[in-house]
Amino acid sequence: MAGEPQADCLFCKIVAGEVPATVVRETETTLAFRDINPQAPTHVLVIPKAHYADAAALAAGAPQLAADMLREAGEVAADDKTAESGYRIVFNTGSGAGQTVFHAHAHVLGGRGLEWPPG
Ligand code: DGP
Repeated sequence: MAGEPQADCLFCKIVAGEVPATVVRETETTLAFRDINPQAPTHVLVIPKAHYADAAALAAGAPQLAADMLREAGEVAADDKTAESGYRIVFNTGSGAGQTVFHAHAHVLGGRGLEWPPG
């Protein structure tokens, strides 16, 4: 069922505390933790605690939760002092776009120059 924890989901396991992560922010509905393979000085993943496979499923099923994630992404950037220099929020959606973990997550990237278009 949409939103329910999935036994085989890595990020559900991080939410449950079964897999360790460097958590930087937590709310009732969201968790933010540092990416295990950082691509920038700031590289934090913001996830909903509830399980949705990707950003589109999240936006369709729980739009307020999607809004909570975006607010938290901005707070992460402010905490890491990247808000003034600029940062990027990325939702890889689908394996063709590089999504490897099918629990919705926003990458917050900052602390270095970011090229456009992305690769
Ligand atoms: P994506 O490719 O958009 O699905 O991003 C998944 C990200 O998750 C990727 O940047 C690496 C990160 N990641 C994978 N496994 C772990 C883990 O066990 N812990 C943490 N903190 N990040 C992980």
